[in-house]
Amino acid sequence: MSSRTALITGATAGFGQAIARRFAKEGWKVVVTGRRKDRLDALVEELGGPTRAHGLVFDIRDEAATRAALAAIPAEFSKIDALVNNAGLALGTGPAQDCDLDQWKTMIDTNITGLVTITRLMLDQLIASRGLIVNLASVAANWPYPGGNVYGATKSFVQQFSRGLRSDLSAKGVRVTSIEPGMAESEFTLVRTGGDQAAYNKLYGGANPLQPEDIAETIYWVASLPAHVNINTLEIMPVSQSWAPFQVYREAK
Ligand code: NDP
Ligand code: 8X3
Repeated sequence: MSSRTALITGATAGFGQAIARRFAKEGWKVVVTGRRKDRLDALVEELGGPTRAHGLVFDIRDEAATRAALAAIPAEFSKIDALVNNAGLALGTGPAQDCDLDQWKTMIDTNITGLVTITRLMLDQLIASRGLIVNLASVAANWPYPGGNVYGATKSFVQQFSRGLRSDLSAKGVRVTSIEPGMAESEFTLVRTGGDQAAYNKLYGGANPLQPEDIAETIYWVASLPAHVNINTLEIMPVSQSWAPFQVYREAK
């Protein structure tokens, strides 16, 4: 059994919940975060109660709340060996010219500002533990698609920030990985579409998409490699998903 501890953001659903379960199964203690307290409480209970898991309820966009939550981590969870920056979201699927500016700002505040804030606040202790940082980027960091606009750009930031962290932290023994999944079935699509179950069914239907457990397995593998091995970037898709030709707009003759 491991005596290590992972802090996983966005563990009330999807990837984060599955990652917490996977690490806990191997004996890691977990600190799990999100805004939905009821879900965190249920997860803490499921994972063995307050000696094995600890929930932190805060909005990752709120620096003061993030600082206060981290400061309140009980001593027995306070040596963090792995930070999994998973909390994030997409909002909207329309073209840039139709998008809601507030939704763009929410994605930037969550996926970029929230992620860099918690990372910076935890860097000293991750250096002290010669720890691991896993950042959830996306295939959208690498491949633009119609309607991906700001979401994809936030994930390109996450990817490049991960590489920059690698450069700065390699002498400290801290590993940094950018995980870049393609289509994966989770509440992500309900959040993105404002709760459109038909859109969810259409996207995932018949596609045999990735499941949160596939991402959790991959991240656990990254974490369990020897300390001298760093996976820099890892792009993962379901077999059913691949590339399409460039779109070409042609003027009507
Ligand atoms: P889910 O919607 O299932 O889960 C998102 C998690 O992020 C929830 O736990 C949610 O918690 C948390 N979160 C969102 N906003 C905030 C906030 N302001 N403060 C605190 N926590 C927040 O999505 P996934 O599990 O699918 O996605 C996880 C990550 O993986 C995201 O970064 C996403 O961009 C990325 N990703 C997803 C893919 C997919 O196809 N599903 C593919 C590639 C990458 P709560 O609402 O309780 O606060
Ligand atoms: C989620 C995958 O293709 O919807 O990051 O952008 S995608």
